Amino acid sequence: MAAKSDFVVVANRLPVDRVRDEDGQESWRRSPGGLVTAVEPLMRQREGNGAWIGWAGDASDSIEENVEPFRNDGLILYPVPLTADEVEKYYEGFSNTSLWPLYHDGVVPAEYHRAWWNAYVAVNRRFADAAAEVADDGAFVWVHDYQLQLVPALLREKRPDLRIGFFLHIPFPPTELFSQLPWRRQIIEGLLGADLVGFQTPGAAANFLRLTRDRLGLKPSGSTVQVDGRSVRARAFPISIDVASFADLAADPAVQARAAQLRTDLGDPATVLLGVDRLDYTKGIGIRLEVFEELLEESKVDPAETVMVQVATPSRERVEQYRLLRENVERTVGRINGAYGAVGNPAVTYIHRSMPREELVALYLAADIMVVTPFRDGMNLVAKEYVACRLDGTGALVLSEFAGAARELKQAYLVNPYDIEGLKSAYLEAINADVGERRKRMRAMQRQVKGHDVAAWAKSFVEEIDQLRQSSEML
Ligand code: GDG
Repeated sequence: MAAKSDFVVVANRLPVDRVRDEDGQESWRRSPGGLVTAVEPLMRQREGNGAWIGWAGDASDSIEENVEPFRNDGLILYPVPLTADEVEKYYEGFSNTSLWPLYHDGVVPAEYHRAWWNAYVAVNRRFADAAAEVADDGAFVWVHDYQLQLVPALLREKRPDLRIGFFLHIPFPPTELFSQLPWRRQIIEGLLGADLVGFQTPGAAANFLRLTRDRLGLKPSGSTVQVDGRSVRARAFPISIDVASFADLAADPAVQARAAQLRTDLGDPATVLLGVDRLDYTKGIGIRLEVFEELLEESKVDPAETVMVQVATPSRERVEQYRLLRENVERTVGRINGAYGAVGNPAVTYIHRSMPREELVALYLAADIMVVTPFRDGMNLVAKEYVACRLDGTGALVLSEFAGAARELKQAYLVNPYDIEGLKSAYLEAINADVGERRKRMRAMQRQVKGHDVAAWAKSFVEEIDQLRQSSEML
């Protein structure tokens, strides 16, 4: 498949999973994510070939064991192979044990190892080589997230003709914290290979621009910085969700019936609290449960009337900190249920499995209060999904100030997840609010989410890069 593409997405993961049936036959199954839904229509509009470069999620014995590019639903997919050693050092190591905690305010201590860094460089080079190979003359290449921060510069070196965009899905830390990183300079230089660097919040973009001054002696002005005679722009593009597809599911009678059934199964309580997260230490799952436990202890809520459901999707299970987190969360759930649950009616229903999207939406519909309490989060799509699903305007959202989403969902019950008393008050305020108050807040949040869906997000990023190109051609 030699066709070149004029729109190339480069992300750690392909939007498909390799599945093996009973006869050992391999095939690919779409893993529906917001990103692919947002980007696909744009790729189609361009009438060129849209390509996606990413890892298929399994380790190869050697990187020579190359899977050929293939077509899937109108996209050309280019699998990038990773060896088991690279998965350990580049993915679990540098990406998820160095960068992830560092970029989330050091919620757990970040670890740095030179061997991990070397693997990160090697894998970033492999992704950049693949993009250089696939991209047509003057194509647009959109690189995603913290695993691939060196790709923009590596790619520009090989292909100066390309327009390169980069979007960081997670926070970008304050400069003092970022400066811990032994390879801080290389990361900033890597990102500066792009024409446009997108962040979730203006604060993150400001942190990055300040670092270009402090660490590289550049002179950022407004949202742009000149480097090697080029302009690089850095600004916020807050990501969103496919609002219509969530609203459609929420309007589906089968999903609504399932929501009613879930409430019956929970024992028809007056109030259902819900948390939905990847099981990650940034998400504040433990604190959220402990706050519920204290409210039960102090008899501020009655376990016969108020229950909690926590969905914690398995994530990064080979990383030590994630194993410890799982133990802690499961111990807390057990303790709460031991003290306050009744036969057939636990105080906390805990689900450590991934579920179909229909079931997730049914849970959103069944929940009176959605509790989203990360210590730090780039955006948090769950908060937006809950809002998009509450078609009748009921329900309340308790939301951490430290999620990017708090900048847009200002009518949520905003909380500091480090402040236990503040959390308790917010839970109670949300639980006890009258219907009119909740509806007013929910309607305001719905207007915000409907007006800014993920298609608009992708479009604004791509249009901005088009404009940057036009203005530089006019110079
Ligand atoms: C990163 C950033 C940023 C969860 N469990 C199930 C399930 N999910 C879906 C949710 C939601 C997504 O996973 C999680 O997205 P979040 O935004 O909440 O969090 P991260 O995974 O940490 O995402 C984050 C995001 O990138 C986008 O830029 O917002 O800040 O950390 O869509 O619905 N989906 C299904 N079953 C589950 O069990 N089907």
